[in-house]
Amino acid sequence: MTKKLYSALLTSFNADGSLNEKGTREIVRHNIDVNHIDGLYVGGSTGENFMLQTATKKRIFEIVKDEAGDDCDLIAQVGSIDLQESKELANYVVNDLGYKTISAVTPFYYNFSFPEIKYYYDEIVKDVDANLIVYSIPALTGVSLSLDNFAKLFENPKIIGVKYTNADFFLLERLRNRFPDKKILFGTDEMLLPALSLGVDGAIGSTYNVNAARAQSEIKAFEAGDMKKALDIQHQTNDLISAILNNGLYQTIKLLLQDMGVAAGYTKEPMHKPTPEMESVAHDIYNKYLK
Ligand code: NAY
Repeated sequence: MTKKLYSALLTSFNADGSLNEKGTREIVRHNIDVNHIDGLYVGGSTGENFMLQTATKKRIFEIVKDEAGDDCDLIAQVGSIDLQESKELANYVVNDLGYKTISAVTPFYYNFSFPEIKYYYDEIVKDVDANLIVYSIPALTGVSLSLDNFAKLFENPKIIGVKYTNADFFLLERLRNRFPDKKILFGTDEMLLPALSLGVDGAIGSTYNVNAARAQSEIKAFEAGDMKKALDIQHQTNDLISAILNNGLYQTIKLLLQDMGVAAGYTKEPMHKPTPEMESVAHDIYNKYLK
């Protein structure tokens, strides 16, 4: 497989919202030992990062590095609308923990101008010896970058690519065509196959925590030119993803991991705890698609 598959790492929380370190380590191990994942995206949306305090973010980066070591590639998402926090986290993960690649979500909420967004990225990488992958997720941030915006960001040689969590395939094709040497990691798991056909370098997603084997088979089929098989796998995958989305995305992935023996814990408030009904649906999903 030349294309890389990354899990967007979940964080295990205790019922009171505190970090469950043991459970978080178990999720890391499951991804390495069972999923044979190429890498982990740490501190992203799936990690519930934007609801966490700085100290908790740091502790997660620390225990993930400690648990994973060099067993897989690690990308630390350090972006925040507090630029000082982003810089502090970038400095911490690179200089104290030895992460080689960082990522940062586009700054959100205040409708920042493009020059402000560019300033944010240049500042985050300025003082650290690491490469950065832009995290573009317009559906959650409301921030859409144009092709020319990407061109300006990519002028900085430390900005090596984008985690593209977007369904705009025209823009994706234009990016691939214009920047053959930049890394494009696709972040919408239910549309992996069309993204592969447009030449992405790999994928990062939440559902790979439980469904990596199918995604790896799909990538292998695609690389072998067996489009029928790749599409069949995407159909099965999307039956699974639809069921997960209908039952509550992160809660259900955590319940599925629990069925696999991984202490994935709870989501963080104000995300609600799973109801008995959600638990029962998750067991059915596990038995139907993942056993
Ligand atoms: C991350 O954690 O930052 C991501 O990788 C984002 C990608 C995921 N998007 C969200 C909003 O969770 O994997 C996707 C997504 O969960 C999946 O495609 C199901 O819709």
